[in-house]
Amino acid sequence: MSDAVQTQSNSKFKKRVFSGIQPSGGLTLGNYLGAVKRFVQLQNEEIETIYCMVDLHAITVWQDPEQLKNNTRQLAAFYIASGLNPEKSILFNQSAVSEHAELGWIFNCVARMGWMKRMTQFKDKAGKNAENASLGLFGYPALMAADILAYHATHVPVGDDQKQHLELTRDIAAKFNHDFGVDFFPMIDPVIGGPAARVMSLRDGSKKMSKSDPSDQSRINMSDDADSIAQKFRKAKTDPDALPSEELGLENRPEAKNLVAIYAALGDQSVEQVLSDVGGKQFSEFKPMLVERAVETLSPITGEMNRLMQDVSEIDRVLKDGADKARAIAAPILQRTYDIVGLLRPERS
Ligand code: AQP
Repeated sequence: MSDAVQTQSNSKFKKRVFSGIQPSGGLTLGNYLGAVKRFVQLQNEEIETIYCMVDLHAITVWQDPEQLKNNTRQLAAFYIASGLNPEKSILFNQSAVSEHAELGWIFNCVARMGWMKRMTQFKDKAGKNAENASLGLFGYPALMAADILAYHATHVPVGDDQKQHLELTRDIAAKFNHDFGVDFFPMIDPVIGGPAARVMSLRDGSKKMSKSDPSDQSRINMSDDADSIAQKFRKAKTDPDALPSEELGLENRPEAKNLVAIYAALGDQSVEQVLSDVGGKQFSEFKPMLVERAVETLSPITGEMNRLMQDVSEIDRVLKDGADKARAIAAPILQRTYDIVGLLRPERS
């Protein structure tokens, strides 16, 4: 088991991993390296792993209904094609397990307005139009806390951009435990790190690679074919210098740092290992190496996703099975939460 998943703070809680991705379309290399690749590693460490398609989060901004259904299945296909095994990990969509929304409401009543107002992702996503943003977008982090804590999960693998939301999850758990005088919800441990905790835009090394960037050239999509991947990396912004042989040499070179980090993460290497091999090379030599490694990793995943999408009834079966397993864990936790809060709720059969 890796050091990243050792915890002292939650000795009374069983180790359990939870994470999710929004089925809002346009999966990127950032989602793969920052999230799903870690999901697979944790699954293969024989820890209990629960991975969700967070469709209730997706509708905090407008989604076309038919497209949303398709994106949810596509995300399930991405999970499976990337190496998540429905026999080992619980895979399901959030709306199929109503405990998420129910616990989310309770956490809306625990979280404070002031905490939510500090969330930078809301500010980024709502932009200048905050008055027009949905209430759901503002309350997003309370639902995210419910996603995690409905399973008493202890470890949450995410990209670096989710750090603030995970801190808020800890605050919500601590306030709940304190207000009701219980030790009921665990203090989660974020699992963030590695060279690809924050994959940056190919056009601007100071911006996160994101599906909502207006420029398609800024990102590698999981649906891109080998030619598009090659073309995007060839055109990726760089600087005129050769690659350094040590990490320190990447300071103040955000684009170079990003490409080296992507190369390292794709090959399960550290940045240091990569630089000891490629230090001194020009980008004209390094970029083709990067393309080769990216195509070698991503093409089989894209091919498998396409194959899985040929049989949506099988994907729906996996999701239903996953939802049944997820509910079996979340229902007793929610029942106990209602009891702690003082809500009368007959036990469900
Ligand atoms: N660029 C990234 N680098 C590392 N990790 C990333 N993640 C997303 N982009 C990067 C991680 O993927 C998981 C799913 O995130 P999400 O469903 O919340 O999607 P997102 O973060 O909203 O994805 P985008 O592309 O950034 O969407 P927009 O453009 O709508 O903001 C998380 O673990 C996230 O950290």
